[in-house]
Amino acid sequence: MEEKVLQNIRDAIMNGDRAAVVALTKAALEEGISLKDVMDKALIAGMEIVGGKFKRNEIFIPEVLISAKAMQEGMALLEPHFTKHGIKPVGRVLIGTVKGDLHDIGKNIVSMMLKGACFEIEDLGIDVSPQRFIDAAKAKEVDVIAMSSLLTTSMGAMKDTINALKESGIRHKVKVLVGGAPVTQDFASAIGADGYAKDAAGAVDKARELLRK
Ligand code: B1M
Repeated sequence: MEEKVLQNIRDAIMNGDRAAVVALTKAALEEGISLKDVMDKALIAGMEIVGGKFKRNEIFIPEVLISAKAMQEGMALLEPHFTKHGIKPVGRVLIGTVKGDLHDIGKNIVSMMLKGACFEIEDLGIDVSPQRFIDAAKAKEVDVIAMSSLLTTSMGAMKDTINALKESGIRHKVKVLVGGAPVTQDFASAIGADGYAKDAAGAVDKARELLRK
């Protein structure tokens, strides 16, 4: 039964059926299916199937966008369950998808999970230049700068941002966390990031660890 509901959500994402994704996600939560399963086995898994079809040229950008929108509406229903209100933030995180990159689904999930773990989040959005990260970090003290990249062609912007932080004299004041599908621990180490996480849950663990350093 549970698997059937999760399968229906995956199908609705593949079909780009926003109304069905919303209705089925609500139903899954009402039935008591865990948030983690709804997120990992239905919403993210559905988007992974879409990603595979996109890669094989079976579908194109407009269809991907429609599916992404449907997936994000489902994700929005989970957010209140993750976010705890009225609790003192454990740290402040500036997050953004780096310059040249418009992908934000993964970054939004990371942001949502960090909020749920009581981090205060400032989300700079997509296509964030090194200077925008620096201006925001200078405007309000932050503990962690979290950068997401989904393109091999935009990964270099993470290094540019770290170099710009050094040049602006604030590198020692912040920890830098990086992630996104093409990013690896080796790449993170090579560009001088303080931490790397493979997924959103890992980003929460790593952000907590960085605050202790
Ligand atoms: Co794009 N795209 N896309 N795309 N797209 C990929 C990434 C691609 C792998 C597809 C493919 O060809 N196989 C490929 C990149 C190839 C590469 O560089 N290696 C690609 C390409 C080429 C492109 C365009 C260039 C296509 C074109 O125009 N010809 C173009 C680039 C635009 C640009 O950015 N300048 C483009 C455009 C788009 C859309 C706009 C259509 C859309 C984005 C919509 C949006 O984000 N609002 C889109 C999508 C949706 C995808 C795929 C299908 C799905 C990405 C996604 O959302 N995954 C993707 C194929 C795929 O991944 N299979 C693809 C679901 C999401 C939950 O996972 O983002 O990996 P992910 O996030 C995970 C982890 O990576 C991690 O945690 C998240 C949750 O667990 N994580 C972090 C992410 N950020 C983190 C930060 C952290 C820690 C962990 O710490 C700070």
